[in-house]
Order: sequence, then C-alpha cells, then structure tokens
Amino acid sequence: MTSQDYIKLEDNYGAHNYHPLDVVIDRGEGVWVWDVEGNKYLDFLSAYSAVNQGHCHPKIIKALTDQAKKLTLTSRAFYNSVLGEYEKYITEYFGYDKVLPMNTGVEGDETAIKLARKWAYDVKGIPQYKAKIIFCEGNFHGRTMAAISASTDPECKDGFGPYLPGLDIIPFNNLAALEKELEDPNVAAFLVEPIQGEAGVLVPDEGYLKKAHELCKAKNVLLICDEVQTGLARTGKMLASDHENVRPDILILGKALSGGVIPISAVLADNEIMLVIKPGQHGSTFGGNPLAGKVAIAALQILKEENLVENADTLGKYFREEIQKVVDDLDIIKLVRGKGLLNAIVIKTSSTGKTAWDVCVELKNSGLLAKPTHRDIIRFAPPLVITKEEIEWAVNTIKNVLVKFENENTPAEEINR
Ligand code: IF1
Repeated sequence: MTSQDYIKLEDNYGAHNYHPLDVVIDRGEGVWVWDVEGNKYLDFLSAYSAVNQGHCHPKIIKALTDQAKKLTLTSRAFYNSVLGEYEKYITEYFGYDKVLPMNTGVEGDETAIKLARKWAYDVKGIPQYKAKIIFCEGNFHGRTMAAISASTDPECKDGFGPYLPGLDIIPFNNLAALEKELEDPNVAAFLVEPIQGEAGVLVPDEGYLKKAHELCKAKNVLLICDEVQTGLARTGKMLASDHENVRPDILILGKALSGGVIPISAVLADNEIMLVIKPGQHGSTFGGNPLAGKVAIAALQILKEENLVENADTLGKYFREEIQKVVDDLDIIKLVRGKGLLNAIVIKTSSTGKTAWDVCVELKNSGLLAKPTHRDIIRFAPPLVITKEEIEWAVNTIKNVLVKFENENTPAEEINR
C-alpha cells in the first residue's frame, strides 16, 4: 500500500475531525520518523509535545513491555502493586502531597475543575453551586464540554452548546483584568496555561504568573496551571511555572508523562485540596493502571537522566537566535517567539499570499514535519533529545524553505531594481 492508499482508508472510514498533512508515518525512533515509502523526516511537532523523550524511547518501551506481560489493568476496584510506587515517585518528584491519576490531558483539566469547585464549597465556603472559575482568552484545554465551554475559539466551540456555566473569561497576560475578576467572592480558581500553546505559543510578560498567583492568594483563590503542553522540560524548566518560581495550587500534567506511549495524565495538589474528593466522587476505569504507572516513572526518570531540561533551554536559545537572523533577513517571516523548545514563527500571509500551511507542506517535502496553528503561525517543538547538529539541520531547512518562498513572491519590478 502507498501513502495515498492509507490516506484514502482514513478518509473513507474515519470521522473527518482532522485535516492532516499528506504524510503517513510508519515508524519512529528518537527525533526521526519514517513514512510508508521509507522517507525520513525530522519530527518538529513531537505529537504536540507528548514525545519529549523521543519516539519509542527504549527505556519506556522496556517498562511498558515488562509490565504488559505481568498486569495491565485492575480498575480501581482493587489495589495494584504499581500504583503506590508511582504515586510516591511523582508526588516526591514535583513536591505535592497527593496525585490523582487520569488518562488524557483534558481529563486532567476536568479533574482540576471538579476539585476546585468541591474545594470552593467544602473549604472556602462559597454558597452551593455559585463557584466560578476564571479562564483566559485564547486558552486550549482540550475537547470535552467543560473545556470547549471555556474556549474562545469558534472552531472548537461553535455548534456544541449549551455550554457549562460558571466559567469566566478574561484576557491573557492582563493582571488588571484578573484583579477585577477576583473581586467576586465566588471565584474558586484561576486556570491558566503558563504559555498558551494553541494560541500560537504566546509567552506572557515576565512576572505575570508570579503576580497572578499573589493576586489569587490574597483572595483565597486557587491557581491551577495546565502544564499538559508546557510541562516536563519542554520550555527549558521542568515546569513552565518554574520560570517564575511559582508553585501552582493544582498542577495538571499529561502528554509527555508517558513519552507519547499511552495516554497518562495527572493532577497534583496538597491534602487540603485533594482530600475534598471522597470515594465514589471521581475516577476512571484506566486511571492509575499499572502499565501507566511503570511507563510514567520511566518517562519522568529520562527527563532527569538525559538532562532534557538543560537541552531544551540551551538548544531553544540557539534555535531562536538562528531563526531571529532569518527574521531580520526576510520579509516573509514576521517574528519568532517561545521558550525552551516550544517555539513558533509568524508568517506574513498578507504580503505573500502564502499561508503557514503552504510553508509546512514545503517543510515536509524538505524532510521536516511541523504543524500550522491558525493561518499564519507554525509551532516548532522537536523531541527534547534532539542534538545541536540536528537543530542546525532544522534551522537550515526552515531557512531554505522561507528563502524559496520569499524569492517566489518577490514581484518582478523589485527583482529588476
Ligand atoms: C487536539 C493544540 C497542542 C493542551 C493543553 C490540555 C490538552 C491539550 C494545554 C488536552 C491538548 C492538543 C490536543 C490536540 C491539539 C493539541 C494542541 F494545537 F490544540 F494546541 F498540543 F498544541 N491542555 N493539546 O495543549 O490534552 O486531552 O488531548 O490529551 O487535536 O485536540 P488531551
């Protein structure tokens, strides 16, 4: 079968809820993937930062296969011989009293919302069902009804109402708006991505998260950080909130918690918050399964053993410096921004007629896989095990594609000058 055959299969039998690039990936190892024709690509998306440790990391695959032969799932109706070990490991790793294990990222967000509401009634004393949670414009927390109710992106949201009440929206990176919203005594929590991923890798002003946390503390409001995308070494710190020495009251992790192997998410908090949820009030068939426990421990160990925080920091700075030179040289690209190895460029679509999609198609043809977000933004997020040489290759590839587009789009009279 050729790539076109596989694409046709998906088109015929799968729901049309995605519009992928025309590449059919068959195999992955570290930062590289191969399509069904055997062409090799550098993965510059990492499954939206799930594959921070690289594709099929041998240590994670060993943890997975060893445990898979022994025990995969018990449900939480019984204890299992891995969960406690994992819970001890992850809580000590991040310095929280307790963890609540789930599967997908959005389940982590749902769990945090439920925790915050329950805490609001049981501990803070907000009148029953009056609790509010503040979100930011441009947020992305997943696809469930709660997450899309909080969304301001019409593409994610429109057509799916009625929406969940009790969610307030304020502009991102705006402390005055937060302060005003916090005047309402019924606010339970502020749920925020330290860097907005889907919005196009928007890095807020320095001090924003720190000050936001202080404002929340003063009003006895919980700070919930969604670090599903920004966490686990991606931005050059273990957590993006570490850049400001902020310790969220509730921390949500996902994606790279499994190194992209199986869906694993986690919500971390201290006893005062976590213990408001009692038996029967929340859970999941697969959450806390022994396979996930072993995989997550391996995935977390790798981040430290392979110095992925430092690598993301160093190579991220290098990447932005090099791409900044391209920004200075070319008209077609407006800017580069990001932290660590979570970066984005903004393409000037108006002047060229080319969209971020066109650039990604050309990058793919040059052996680099990246994904546009919105019309004019391309996210660059390679696995964190990437080397300097591979980053250099990527910079050159990106540069060559942009130069080609710039030249194609230069009007004739300009060339004559
Ligand atoms: C899709 C973006 C990335 C997330 C944050 C929770 C979740 C996500 C901060 C939910 C998920 C993914 C899901 C994917 C596209 C995507 C994405 F483009 F939308 F912004 F990563 F960059 N919090 N993000 O970023 O996690 O339930 O999916 O495990 O198509 O939905 P999930």
